Amino acid sequence: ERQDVRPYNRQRLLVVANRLPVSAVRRGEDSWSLEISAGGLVTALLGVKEFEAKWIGWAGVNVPDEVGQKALTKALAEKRCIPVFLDEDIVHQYYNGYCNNILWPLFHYLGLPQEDRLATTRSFQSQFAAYKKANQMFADVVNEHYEEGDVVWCHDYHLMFLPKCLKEYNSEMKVGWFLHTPFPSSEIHRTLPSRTELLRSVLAADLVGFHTYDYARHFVSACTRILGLEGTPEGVEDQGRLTRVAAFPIGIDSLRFIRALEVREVQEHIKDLKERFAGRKVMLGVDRLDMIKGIPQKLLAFEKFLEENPQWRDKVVLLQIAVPTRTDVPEYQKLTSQVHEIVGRINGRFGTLTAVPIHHLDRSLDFYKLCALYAVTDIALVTSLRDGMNLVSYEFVACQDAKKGVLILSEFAGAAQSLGAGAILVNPWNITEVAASIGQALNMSADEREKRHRHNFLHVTTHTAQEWAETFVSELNDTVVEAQLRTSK
Ligand code: ADQ
Repeated sequence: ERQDVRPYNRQRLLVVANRLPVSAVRRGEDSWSLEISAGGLVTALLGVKEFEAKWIGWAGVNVPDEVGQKALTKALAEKRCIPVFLDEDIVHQYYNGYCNNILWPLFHYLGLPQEDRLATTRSFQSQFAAYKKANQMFADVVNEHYEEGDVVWCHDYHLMFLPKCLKEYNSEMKVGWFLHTPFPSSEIHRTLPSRTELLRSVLAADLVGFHTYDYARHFVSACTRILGLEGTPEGVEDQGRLTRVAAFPIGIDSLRFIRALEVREVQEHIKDLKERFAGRKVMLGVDRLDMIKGIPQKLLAFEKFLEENPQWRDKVVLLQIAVPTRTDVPEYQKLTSQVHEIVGRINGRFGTLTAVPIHHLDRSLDFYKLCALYAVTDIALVTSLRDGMNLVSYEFVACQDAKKGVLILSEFAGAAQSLGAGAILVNPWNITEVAASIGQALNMSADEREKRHRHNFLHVTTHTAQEWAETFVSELNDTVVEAQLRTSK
């Protein structure tokens, strides 16, 4: 019980994200089992000792009955989580519809949905209405739990409407908003029918953060061009009120990966993998199965490499681990069959009775197995068509201090800005270039690999997730103090 007594100097941080960092499974009318999912955000915030974090978000399950809701709320409270209950229709329209079918592709330069344009245009209004309604429901829960002095940190494209709702409740609330995806060029954002409302709402926050300077710049341009506001080096100004806009590149909990490599179970996995792929160079892809990750493009580049380099055919293997996501969206189902078809073709063309060039898994791997795979890899292939940051590239680097493998990295991932000097940067749309980079990586001298790895390893171990979270929250505190000073002058 003592845990709830808060030392006076620890500030409360309310982290609001679409999904809570737990998966909830119903065991009975009033019983739930919960599992914390150790995503990057969770470990980042666990590391921030000077704040006491509480999570607010959707638990990912529909709980229509009051008994179930009460029981889940109670179970979640022990994990410092507070649920927002969304019904099935809202989830369909807000989450599958507006978030995943409109904002996600648009922010990754895939444009607004092209197929059945009229139907999309018709459903657009109702999806946007559901989006606003869902954001308002998040705001209600935040408001109910808010205490004076708390910092409220809103996450991602699901909650662009939240800063405005929160400030309407309480203009004194310290509100920050961080986007995990790219923010596209203002010319792309302009095509969004709700462009103005969303920008205005985000601007209600005190601090707006992006992974890279480019995304921040695109956001400021959108505000100047679409809203006619003034962009300043600090952010965006509207009638004397400044919204601070800046880049806060995320990182990983690198020590968690480095330490895992010492664990016996991981070392056993490493030994097994080394035996299994003895005599072959291991190439690795780890992605959510999403169109932005450029998985078909990666496979085509690998096929071209095998075509042009018969001497390598039985000496390399590509392990592609692809976790299925958003499986009820038709676009994602199409992508799955497309990937399976390409893998089948390549294995048919270049496989032998005893070995195939690609091992493709449609599933997620547990943490220890993932670390072992990263450690035995010679070449990691990250070919995202667009990616806010891409943490897989960071995780690979963290696990490579023994091997010093090569990272082939898309120039369209935010990570290209931080790991660019150590990686081989490629345009994932250019199959010829990616195929050539595989050859370059396989033939790279040990000295050069070492030099490139040092650069990236230093970056990944210094710019960690904890540092990211600390920097964002302290910048948010400073921004609010500066604004108070400015208005009191
Ligand atoms: P994601 O698009 O999910 O995140 P990424 O940053 O690569 O992309 O993070 C994926 C995470 O899932 C990694 O921690 C990885 O280990 C894990 N993962 C992926 N495939 C897996 C598999 N098959 N098995 C087990 N684990 C797997 C979004 C943005 C990114 C941004 C992050 C953080 O799209 O650009 O970097 O948020 O801001």
